[in-house]
Amino acid sequence: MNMIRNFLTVYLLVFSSQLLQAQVSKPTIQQLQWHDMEFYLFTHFGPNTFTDKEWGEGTEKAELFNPTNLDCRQWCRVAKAAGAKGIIITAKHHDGFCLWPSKYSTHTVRESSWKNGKGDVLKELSAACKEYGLKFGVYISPWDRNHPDYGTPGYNDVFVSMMQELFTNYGPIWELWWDGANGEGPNGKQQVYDWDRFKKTVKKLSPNTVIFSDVGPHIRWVGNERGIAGETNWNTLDTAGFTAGAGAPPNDTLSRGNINGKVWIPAECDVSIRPGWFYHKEEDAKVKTPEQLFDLYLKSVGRGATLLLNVPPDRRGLIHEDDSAALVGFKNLRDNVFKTNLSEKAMLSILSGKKRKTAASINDKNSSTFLEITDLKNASIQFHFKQPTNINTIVLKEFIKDGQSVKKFYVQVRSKDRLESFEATTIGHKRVICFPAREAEDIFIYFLESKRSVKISEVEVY
Ligand code: FUL
Repeated sequence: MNMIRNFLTVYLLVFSSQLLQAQVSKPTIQQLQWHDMEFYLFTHFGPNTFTDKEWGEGTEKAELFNPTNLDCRQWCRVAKAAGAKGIIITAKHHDGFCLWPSKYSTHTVRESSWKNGKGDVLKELSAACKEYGLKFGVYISPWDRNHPDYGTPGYNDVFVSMMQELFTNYGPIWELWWDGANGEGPNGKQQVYDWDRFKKTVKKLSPNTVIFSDVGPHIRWVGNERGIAGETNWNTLDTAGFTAGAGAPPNDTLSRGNINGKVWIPAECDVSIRPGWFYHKEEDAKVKTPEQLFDLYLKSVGRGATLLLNVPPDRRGLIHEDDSAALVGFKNLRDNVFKTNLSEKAMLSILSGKKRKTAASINDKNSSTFLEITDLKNASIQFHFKQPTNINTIVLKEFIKDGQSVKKFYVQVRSKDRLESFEATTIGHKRVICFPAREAEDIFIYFLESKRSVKISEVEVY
């Protein structure tokens, strides 16, 4: 009898620990690579650029699209100078105009005056991205205000065929962007999107592509178009019962995620460098400053999300000088702040109970090694500077390959005449903490709450 009881206890223990293991949501390899992209550009370009609209009606004459000097290599040079790692282009916005000569539409670059209908923006941009080592992404709006089939089941076939063209002729496509808008088409009808079929199509044609929509499946919208992630930002989300668009979870859920969410669907922060998404000359004076962009960087990348910054080409088909100047200023600010990682100059130790240990794994610039802390109450990370050292920024990274765990932590900075604490919640891919510069002698990091053991892969000090 005893034997049976023992056997059952062991069996239950093993079974429940396996269940717990199974509940931890983790990123895929493609999502891990996506997290590392951190900052990339969005380009809204199309008939709206020439009509000064934000949402075209779909009835605009195709010949209006006629950039005088389109140069996708210039976009890539600007992206490189800004330190962005990829470009996502509006291959088709809500007006239905295709920036490639799609066989499934009569409202495309082929019908425009640009290059006498022989041009193909996607061909030029995908080639330029390859040349400059940038990832290439595509926004294809399901809402189509031009297509005659929109509002009928046949439109889902059209949408699938268009994606087939994209993957076949312009791949590899790193990120695919599905906007959730679902308005009326030319016949006054709304479309019932076949999201499942759309997802299956992409999985079959291009399994490495990550798909963005309000609810993923791989990347979620952050719930606002201001480029700001929640101060608490979980990479996990519950999507059961939700869809993209009107059926999406509330915006503040999207900006914070669900702490116990079942699926790893991290947030991407989309925002425009100008008030509008498309280029409008009267907004030339309203381009965000390098300082404003850096602030957005802290509120997106610095909160564990990514930053998708829209920089719309103008009617020449070039990124405007004002925008590229702001981007270079933004890059300079980042380079200055993150110039020398001073954590390497400090003596690093981990206090665990009464034992003091070294832990090179968190300042070895290798995010595949990590320090694991199981007993939060009795553990802390300490950096000691032999000479007081001027610092104003601390960056922490969690080992998210094994999921996200930290709920709350604080950093204490000790200088000769004061000890100040900075508390924060989640870490995830990255958490950047900035404070007024001071001569620090010690930095202590304490973890207050976590879901499981804490795994920290890097701590950087600037
Ligand atoms: C929105 C669209 O309606 C805007 O025009 C823009 O493309 C933005 C990024 O997404 O939902």
